[in-house]
Amino acid sequence: MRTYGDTCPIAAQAAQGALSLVRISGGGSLELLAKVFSRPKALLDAPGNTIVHGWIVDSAPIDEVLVSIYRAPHSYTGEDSADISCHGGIAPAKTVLELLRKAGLSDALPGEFTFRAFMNGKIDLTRSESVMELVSSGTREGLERAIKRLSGALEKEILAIRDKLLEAVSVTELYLDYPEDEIDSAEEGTALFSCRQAAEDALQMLKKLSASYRRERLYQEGALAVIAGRPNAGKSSLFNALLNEDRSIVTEIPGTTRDWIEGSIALEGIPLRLADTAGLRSVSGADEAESRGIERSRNLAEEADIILYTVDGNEGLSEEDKVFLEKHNKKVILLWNKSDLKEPPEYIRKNFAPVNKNRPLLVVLSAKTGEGIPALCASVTSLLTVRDPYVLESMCGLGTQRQKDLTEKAAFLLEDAFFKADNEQPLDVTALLLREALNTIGEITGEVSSADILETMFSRFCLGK
Ligand SMILES: Nc1nc2c(ncn2[C@@H]2O[C@H](COP(=O)(O)OP(=O)(O)OP(=O)(O)O)[C@@H](O)[C@H]2O)c(=O)[nH]1
Ligand SMILES: [Mg+2]
Repeated sequence: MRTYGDTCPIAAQAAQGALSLVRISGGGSLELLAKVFSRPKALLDAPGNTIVHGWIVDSAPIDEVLVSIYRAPHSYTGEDSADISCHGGIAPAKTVLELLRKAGLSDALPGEFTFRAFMNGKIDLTRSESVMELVSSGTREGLERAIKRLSGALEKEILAIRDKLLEAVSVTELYLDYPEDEIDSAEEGTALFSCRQAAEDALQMLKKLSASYRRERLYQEGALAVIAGRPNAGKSSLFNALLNEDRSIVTEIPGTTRDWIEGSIALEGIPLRLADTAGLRSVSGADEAESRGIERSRNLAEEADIILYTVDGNEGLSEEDKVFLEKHNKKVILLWNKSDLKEPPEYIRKNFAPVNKNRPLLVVLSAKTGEGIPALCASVTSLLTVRDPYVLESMCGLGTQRQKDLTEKAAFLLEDAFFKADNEQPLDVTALLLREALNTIGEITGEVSSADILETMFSRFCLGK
């Protein structure tokens, strides 16, 4: 069975639409392609970064194609490779692939092209991972953040941390190697002080990076916003207004929505899953279907990243509302709906004024007229992207859980090293921890890596990437 790390010529379909793309790579791959190409000499003589027109041929012509030629090392994988643009649909690419297989090319494994790019030093692991992030980005902001990582911004930040740690490791290891009687203790003190400084800097940088992950995930994966509130508050009307379509049934009868409905929107680049739920009221007044719906609403509110708690302005705030708000406080925005009928009284505005940091934000709106909806959108984004003092806007954040786990592991090792140093443990104990932290940082970019970790990582990629 083939594994990652083989260098044989490979092929895979990389795209399908009006045109299909079949990608090949590896030493000898162009020669194998030439065997099934109508103009083998033109193909083999073509310099890198040129396009050759011709036909894929078997006993009869199979498809008219354009072949983009790349010559090692100036290609995505760093090997000789080509992209074959075939006609779209299923049959052309499938038949071309079958012929290439017959000619001697092997089927590529998922992510194998990117794996080869990594192995050939074209990109580090953070950039490889960003390739998959790009593919799954749902909004332009998500895409731009992944592109930043693809262009190497995260790699640069990790390398800056590595350099700081390298400085610390080299000093500690130097003193470990020195015969004790040759050490000038004043000099050693100064050197170890600057080593500590460098390692402290590295720790601060690691903490900032680790804190950045939440925000980056938000733009990639989005958040769940649940619209909750008592029956008839106008939840479904708001859901429809935010989605800009007539999705959820609206009537004047309380208890209209039974099961929850989900829709997707994007708010300032954050993908948002929006859920309309059954109105919350004491289960004794509800039939079986409604009470099950109410239970689901409560469960969904627990899961939510943010709750848009809707109140019928005509009715005002009830005891039930107050209990709910108290319970979910931190992730709630209080929506005073039907403002076209009744504005909130002064005491409500005062109680929920933005200065009351431990109270939910108040937004006054009318799902009917649309007034206040832009303010709601702004409040949702500001609650979701609440500023973390550690995260700098200019920073390129972490893109994957793997990167986050390693960043936290390295930070933990450094903190442990400082603790041991402060508690008079010998230098060799601290040095070992610093070295381990350095290796952990190396794992983020792939400078330090093991075959099984790489295989697990790249096997999650799609075919042809
Ligand atoms: N005047 C006015 N009426 C509204 C507004 N929002 C909703 N309504 C009306 O209030 C009633 C209830 O609206 P829904 O959107 O069905 O309320 P709901 O919270 O989904 O109700 P349940 O599904 O029963 O829990 C309907 O008659 C709506 O037309 C608003 O902003 N202004
Ligand atoms: Mg409803």
